[in-house]
Amino acid sequence: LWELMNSYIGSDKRSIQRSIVNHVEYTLARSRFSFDDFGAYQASAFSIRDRLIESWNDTNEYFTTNDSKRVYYLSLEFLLGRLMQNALVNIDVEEPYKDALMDIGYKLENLYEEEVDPALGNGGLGRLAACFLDSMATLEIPNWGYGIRYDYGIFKQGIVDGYQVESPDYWLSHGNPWEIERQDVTYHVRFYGHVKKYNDGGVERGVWEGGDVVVAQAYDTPIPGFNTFNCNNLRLWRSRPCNEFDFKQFNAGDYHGAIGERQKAEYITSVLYPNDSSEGGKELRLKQQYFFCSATIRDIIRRYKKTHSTWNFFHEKNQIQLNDTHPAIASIELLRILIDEEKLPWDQAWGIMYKTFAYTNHTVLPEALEKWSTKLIGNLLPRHLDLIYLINFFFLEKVKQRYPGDNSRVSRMSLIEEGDDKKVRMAFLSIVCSHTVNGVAALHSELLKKTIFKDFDEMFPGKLQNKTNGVTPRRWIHCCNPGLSKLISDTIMEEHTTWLTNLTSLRELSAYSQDEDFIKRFVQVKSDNKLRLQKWVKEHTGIDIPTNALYDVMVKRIHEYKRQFMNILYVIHRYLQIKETPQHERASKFVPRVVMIGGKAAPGYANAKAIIKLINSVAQKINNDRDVGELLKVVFLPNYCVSAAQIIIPAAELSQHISTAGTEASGTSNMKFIMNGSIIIGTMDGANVEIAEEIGAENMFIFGALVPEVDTFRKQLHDGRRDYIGSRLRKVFDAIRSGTFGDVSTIHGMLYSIENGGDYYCVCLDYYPYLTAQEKVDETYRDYPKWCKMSIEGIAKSGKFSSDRTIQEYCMDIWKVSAVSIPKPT
Ligand code: 26W
Repeated sequence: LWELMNSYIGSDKRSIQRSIVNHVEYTLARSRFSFDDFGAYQASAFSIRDRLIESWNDTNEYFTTNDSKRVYYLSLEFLLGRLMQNALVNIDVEEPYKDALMDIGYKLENLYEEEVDPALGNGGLGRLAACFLDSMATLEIPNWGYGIRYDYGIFKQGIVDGYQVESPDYWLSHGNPWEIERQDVTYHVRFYGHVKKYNDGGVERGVWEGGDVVVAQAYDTPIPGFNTFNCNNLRLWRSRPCNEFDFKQFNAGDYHGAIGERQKAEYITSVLYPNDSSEGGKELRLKQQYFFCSATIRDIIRRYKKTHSTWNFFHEKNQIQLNDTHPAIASIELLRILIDEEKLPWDQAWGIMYKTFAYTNHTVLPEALEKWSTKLIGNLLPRHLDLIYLINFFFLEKVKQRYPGDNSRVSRMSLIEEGDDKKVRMAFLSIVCSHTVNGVAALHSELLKKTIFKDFDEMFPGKLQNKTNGVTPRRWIHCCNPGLSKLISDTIMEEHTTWLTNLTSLRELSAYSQDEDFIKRFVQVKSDNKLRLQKWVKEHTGIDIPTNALYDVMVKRIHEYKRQFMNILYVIHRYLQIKETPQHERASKFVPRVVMIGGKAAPGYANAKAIIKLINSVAQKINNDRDVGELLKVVFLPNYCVSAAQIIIPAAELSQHISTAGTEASGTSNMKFIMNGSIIIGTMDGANVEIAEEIGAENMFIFGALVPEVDTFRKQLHDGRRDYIGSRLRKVFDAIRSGTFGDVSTIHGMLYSIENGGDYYCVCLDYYPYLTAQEKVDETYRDYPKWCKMSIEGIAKSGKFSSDRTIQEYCMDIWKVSAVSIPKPT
């Protein structure tokens, strides 16, 4: 690989240095004799990008000449995280760059820290998209990701007086050396206006005119695969004003008004919506969705037409995956273009669309299922609403045919929810317009079939599949935990280049789970990582935490269903218990712990924000209680993001994944924690179930109600059951209310509701089993060799959760696409 890279840009020290210094001088226009770390970062990034562009060009050219079948991954979110280390590792030049930079006075690790963390996503769904891009490039699948180039990523979270405060993340203020602006790739996108319909030999077609037109401009980010020359692409769209449509206003003499209108166009791709579980029905959000889908579909069609003169092979050459329903309008856009512009007969257009699209569902929570008011769609996208009604008509005819007389089924399955404000059910629309639908973990996919998509599973057996999520071990082991990566390579005597693409070979580590030398090194790696996190915590919160304590971590978006609330209730319980125990007995009763909780709350989600405040208030009290000392520390980790995760996860010894059974579709950080030797305390929810299957339930701390028990409890609540709060939990509630932790009145509403039949997420039901599981944690940690054995078994059997495995399954079962390896460069 190395030698061959030489035939591109040289990978010897001099070539690397020359390329960096050239960029300092000619790209940054700074003095080549003095530049700071940030300058060095920028210049190095440009120099790495040069390398990526070479293979990126070769890759795309090769795919085109070979007319390769392509996969397009459409997502409103790509949570890439920092790109520099990932790029260096994937193209196998991290060491040469380290040396070359060291030689001219720069530490590569310091330069990594100079990069902004591009955070164009909310959480799991966006990060999954990023892991998938890495795996598709690595597996040499011809793939492009498509999304939006937001000016503002997910907000930055600050903590003031214990409350979350949001500030804008204008991540582009120092430029973005990784992207390539495509002045030559633009499309017009229309909004509003009206439709003229006409009859074309029996086919009704439409002409959509008027309204506003904005320009979509492409920005490309190369996505290098690991240990391959293939380099894929992520194309993000930015909205710009459209020049041709200004004359009316100019003629009206309203110059400033015209400028104002133009600026509105840029607003479309301005900001990522920070909600990860409820949809506000905002017009701007629908604009974003249609804007990027329209540009994307046109781009795909243009590419197809370069090498094809008929539509016959479109679905055989193109597969489009919808990351949840957010890009669902793309299928209607394809249909519209085929019917209104390409003048295809309905059946042919429908067939092409149907065979091209597939849809992934990421949640069963009703409040997170998108529904768009027909008024809103009809106004913004009049022709699309026509087509949706038409699809619904044909579809319901089929339902009636299949289930004669079953009217309630027809209304249940309708793509339109009736009511004063009629709504399009985007999930149903996506099912009907796709050839395959999938859930993201076995339990989740089964629930889909039994609950929200039951009728559809009955009518289209086999259409609903499972594709259990995964994560890329390149970023989530090798980059974030170099110590562990080296230990693994040394132990199983394989280069990291081998096991990182064949993660099941980690099984060999099992043989060492009780090997003294191995454990010694393993413990060393963990404590180095804990030290790194200790420094991070000090720097970001000012809090001093000990390293000789159990590091207990829960990081994810703050949500009632994820139950950070239950975690902090237990912390309070533990605190009260310590206080009740005489000093001299404490050491033998309690294992010292640092409880760390981090995550962002959606800005409009009051209960989630109240939970953050409670955590901070509890932390404040406990950390300043000298009587408790280092036995218990509580930290709210501010501004949890991908780059923070890369520090936090490798340092964790215990991690919490404690959602109410049946609510977390999969979870993906659970997989990252396992790969990094943290033990899971968790419920039988999402992918935890499969993790238990793989690594053995005895290597986890599993507790809590199963899905049927949750259903029963909810029914009981509904029927008036109120006896579910035991004395120990009552004490915790009382402590909160009595002001032990200062003014936390924002949480009182939630407390009241939970006590009065509103415990929808079963905090009280699972609380005592959770206490028992926590006791088991302490007991096990005291037997440290046993603890290590459990965490090593976890790593050894985590291979299934590589996103390479996930992508292979998508390729075989959904996309029917295979690898295309570009020839070695000459
Ligand atoms: C419409 C607003 C909105 C935005 C995002 C609704 C819902 C979402 C996503 C479904 C939220 C999300 O990130 N879901 C997570 O997806 C992960 C990847 O599949 C799963 O591992 C998580 O369990 C799921 O919560």
